Amino acid sequence: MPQPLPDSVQSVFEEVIRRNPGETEFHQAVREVLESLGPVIAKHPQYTDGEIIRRLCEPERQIIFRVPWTDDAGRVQLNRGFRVEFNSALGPFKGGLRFHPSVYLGIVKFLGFEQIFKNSLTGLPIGGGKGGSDFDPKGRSDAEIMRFSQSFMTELYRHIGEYTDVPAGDIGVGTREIGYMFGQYKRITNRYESGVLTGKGLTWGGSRVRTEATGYGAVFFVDEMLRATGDSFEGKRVVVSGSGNVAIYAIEKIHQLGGTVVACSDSNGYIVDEQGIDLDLLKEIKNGHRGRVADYAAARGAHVAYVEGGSIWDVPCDVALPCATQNELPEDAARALVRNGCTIVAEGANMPTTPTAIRVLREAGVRFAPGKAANAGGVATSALEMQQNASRDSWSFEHTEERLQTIMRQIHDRCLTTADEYGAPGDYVAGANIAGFTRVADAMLALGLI
Ligand code: NDP
Ligand code: 2IT
Repeated sequence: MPQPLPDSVQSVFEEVIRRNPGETEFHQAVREVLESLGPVIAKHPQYTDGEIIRRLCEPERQIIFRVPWTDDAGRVQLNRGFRVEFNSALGPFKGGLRFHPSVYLGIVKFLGFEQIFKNSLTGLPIGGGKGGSDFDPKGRSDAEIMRFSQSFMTELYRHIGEYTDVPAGDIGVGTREIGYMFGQYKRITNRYESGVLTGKGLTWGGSRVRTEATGYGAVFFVDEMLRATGDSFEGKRVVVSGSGNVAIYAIEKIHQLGGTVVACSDSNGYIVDEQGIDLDLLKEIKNGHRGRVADYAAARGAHVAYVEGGSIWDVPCDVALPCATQNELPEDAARALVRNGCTIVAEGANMPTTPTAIRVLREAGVRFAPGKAANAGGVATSALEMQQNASRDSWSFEHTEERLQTIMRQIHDRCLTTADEYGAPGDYVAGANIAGFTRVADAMLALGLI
């Protein structure tokens, strides 16, 4: 049974379901925010007067387009492209592009909706948006990835711009794909407009630390949670799901801070390495030749277990970081984590924990950090990339990492202060939702009915 919604937003939620049929992930993301808003509306009735919440749930613009391309055998392939420009009250639409076969409008809208509040929480001038395609990059050659990315940008270019909408990466989109899309944008527009995309390579306008930022940021956030109770990562046993961009750099920072990551995964299975994940080997397998975690087990030797299928959350740990995809941590996984003594769950991925799983964790006293706070370091560093592009500057690794760490500390403190203020001490979900909401809602009120 889901938590009851405050009366004041019940009709908004019903309208979201009616107007967006079948988009279950979007419904889930909206509900999760609305559940937190009761105390805010009670205190500030102006948010209902302006229909701010209803307007927030309706994207400013939704773009759906055809993406034709030819594969290496010369056959015509067809995919669908999306960009949902959700809210630009605080700045240009900002958010990643996801290339994965599961992408449809409901996924893009859930991600775009989350992005509004996440970006607001960073305190930086960025609105919320998200995009992507149902294109499956797995097994595709470099030439196919390039042709697809170019065709995708051939339509997308007319909708984006450094002051309008600034996409970046997400699942299936990294520096390689951003490069092909940036190249095509540059060719079509005849502009070297660095600030139109983030996550670029370092020699063509990218920022140091952007690659590492989401994983590092999530770990900085957990570090703050630990510090808040006089604790640290030293000696902690950690499980990180996924083995992509976010997971790899989360593992790196945890090891730097004295924790040990004993398990990670991909969509086929998970590995357990009691000596701690050998990150050089994992990076070589994933980044070097886009391999699988099963290859890691084969390369590292008999002490590493590879479990095909199964749940990585069965592996006992002190801290769990879901860093793969939405709804990857369901109720039974939460129960297993509780049973095995886990004390902190922080979302590196977007909405990886199901609503019932969150309830199980909270009822058991597990401290839970939602993605819109814990994984905001990626988009925050994208905003720092935009800042460097605008000033034609390039900052050092140390300076940029320090900025990221400060931002994560501020987000952490903002969550706790806001939770206190609204009568939910220690509740990172309420704190993140309310702090994210009030900043964007105030800007919407100031900008009038648009
Ligand atoms: P990557 O494509 O680099 O890696 C994704 C990882 O998750 C892979 O290990 C992949 O395994 C696994 N995965 C993806 N889909 C599924 C699935 N359906 N079931 C099981 N495993 C799956 O993506 P990122 O690391 O960039 O993104 C991971 C998460 O973090 C996403 O939720 C994303 O939205 C979120 N995020 C990313 C940010 C960024 O800056 N990149 C910023 C903030 C959040 P496989 O290879 O088998 O598909
Ligand atoms: O979910 C996210 O915050 C991202 N994929 C990063 C977005 C960005 O614009 O850097």
